[in-house]
Order: sequence, then C-alpha cells, then structure tokens
Amino acid sequence: MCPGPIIIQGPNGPPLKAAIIGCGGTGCNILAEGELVATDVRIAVGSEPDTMKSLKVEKRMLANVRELEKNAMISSKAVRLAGSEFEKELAGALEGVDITFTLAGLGGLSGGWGAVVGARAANVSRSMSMCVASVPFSVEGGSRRERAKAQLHSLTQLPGSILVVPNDMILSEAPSLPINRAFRVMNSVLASPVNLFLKSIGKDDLGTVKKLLADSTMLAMDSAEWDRENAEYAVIEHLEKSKWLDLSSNPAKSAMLFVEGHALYDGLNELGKLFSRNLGKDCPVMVASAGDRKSGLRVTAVVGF
Ligand SMILES: Nc1nc2c(ncn2[C@@H]2O[C@H](COP(=O)(O)OP(=O)(O)OP(=O)(O)O)[C@@H](O)[C@H]2O)c(=O)[nH]1
Ligand SMILES: [Mg+2]
Repeated sequence: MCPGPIIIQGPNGPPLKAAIIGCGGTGCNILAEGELVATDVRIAVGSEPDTMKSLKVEKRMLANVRELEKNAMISSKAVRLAGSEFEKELAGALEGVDITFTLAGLGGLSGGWGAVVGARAANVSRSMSMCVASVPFSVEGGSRRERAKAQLHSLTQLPGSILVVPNDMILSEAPSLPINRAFRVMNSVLASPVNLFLKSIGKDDLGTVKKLLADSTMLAMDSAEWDRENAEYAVIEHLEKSKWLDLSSNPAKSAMLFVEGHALYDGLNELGKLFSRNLGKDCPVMVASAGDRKSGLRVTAVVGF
C-alpha cells in the first residue's frame, strides 16, 4: 500500500546546528543582504577581499581560484579526507554541524568551485550537505554555462543534495527586469529553501529528511500561493504544472512541501495526498509547516530526482 505523506507540524526536538557557506559573488551577496535566518556558523568563501571585509560572518576564507578549482577536481572517492589545507580549515569550521548549506551562482570561479569544495568539506566533517546553486542566464553565453555544467557534475559526484535554480526562471516570470534587479530577486529565491528548511525541520526530524533524500541527488524547486477558496487545490494544481519541476517528464524520487499559512494537520495531509496523485507510488512525500502568513497559503515544493 502507498504510505501517506509524512507530516512535520513544526520542528521536533532542539534546533538544528546549521552552517551556511556563501561562495563567490552570489553567495557573499546573499550573506550580505541579511535575508537568511540566523544560523550557528556562517562562512564566506571568495576571491575578492573588499567584498568579504564587510560581511557579518564567523569566518572569511580568501581563495586562490586556481587552487580552489584543483581542489574541487580531486576524485570524490576520498571525500572523508580533506583535499587541501583550505578544505581542512573549512571542514574544521563545520565540526558538530548537522547540516551545511552551500550557496553559489555556478558558472564563475570562486562561487562554483567554492561550492564543490564546501560540499566536500561538509562530507569531511560528516555534516549533511545541501548545495543551493543558480545556473547562469542563457544570455550569459556558452563558456559560463559550460563551466556551470562542469561544476554541477563535480557536485553530483559527492554525497548530498543539490538544489538547482536556473536564473532564466526569473526572466521567464518578469522578462523586462533589469539584470541587477533579477540578481537581487534570485538572491531571495536562493535564500528561501534554506530559511524554509530551518524554520520547519528540527534535530529529531533530520533522520526522516535524510532518509527521504537518500536517493535524490538533484533537487528542483517552485512555489505557488493562493489566498482565495480551495487554496490546497489551487497551489497543488499550479505545482503539478510547473515547468521548473517538470514532473511530467522526470519521475520524482522524493518530494518536500513547505507550507506557509494557517494549516492544521488535516490541511497538511490533504496537500501531501493531492501532490502524491501524480507521483510514483514509491515516491515519499513530506509536508512541513513553515510558519504563518497574513492570508492564504504559500507552498514551496522541493522535488528530488
Ligand atoms: N543571484 C545572483 N547571481 C549572480 C550575482 N552575480 C552574478 N550572478 C550569477 O552567478 C554567476 C556566477 O557569478 P558570481 O556569483 O559572481 O561568481 P564568482 O565565482 O564570483 O564569479 P566571477 O565573478 O565571474 O569570478 C554569474 O554567471 C551570474 O549568473 C548576484 O549578485 N546574485
Ligand atoms: Mg563575481
């Protein structure tokens, strides 16, 4: 029989000890903008000392991009051993951390390669690794996109999950947005899964989440909101049709729904059941309550493939 959705109605147990590693221009800008929930450890990795100087973080790690790339290319088989002094120092800062979020825009140098080394360091320190990364806009051209692909490939060789958000997602929704505004919006989009996760998942829930994500390397995300009647149906219908989740062509291996708004156990269960309709019967679905909202419901789906 198909098991019902796993419901998490607020974090169970003590708060997670979480680390955020902001890599390159994108990762450091997200740390600077202050939209992220408070975490125990915040680390900036980059190659521009001036940008990093003003960040309010526990640790700044100035990277030599050539060394960083070399470090990122080391075979992932030895991932329990740090591949460089840099990685060792990073892993040391993650000691005792339950989950490490690495944030970056792929396609550049210190960001993309830094994200790979960040994910390696999380594994060395035995922390769960979740990388949240953007893929360059189509208009940014071939070489950046090629480099992003290579960085993504390196990330997929490591234990942990990678949530990929294409920059094109923003332009498809607001085509006339100037690029710097689009980057600001993307910064919020990249910060949101970290915030939702940390608002809804506690230490006692982590085992469930790890099991749920065990077979999912790549994750995709989209959100839907509705503040009128039948919000559950409306948001799920939107998510089922989402071009960013693309559920009709990719068989999902796992799904997490983060629900903002007033939803009791039955409402969360209903959302999970509705979303399960078009997923394979063995695809586990978790529904987590992620805080209140003035009106209506906002549901963010993070789907594993
Ligand atoms: N969301 C967001 N994306 C950005 C920002 N700046 C650049 N990007 C995107 O992220 C990719 C990598 O750029 P950076 O984040 O600056 O990475 P980096 O490693 O510092 O790269 P370089 O500056 O090119 O060495 C770019 O190709 C853009 O697609 C930003 O401020 N916010
Ligand atoms: Mg940059």
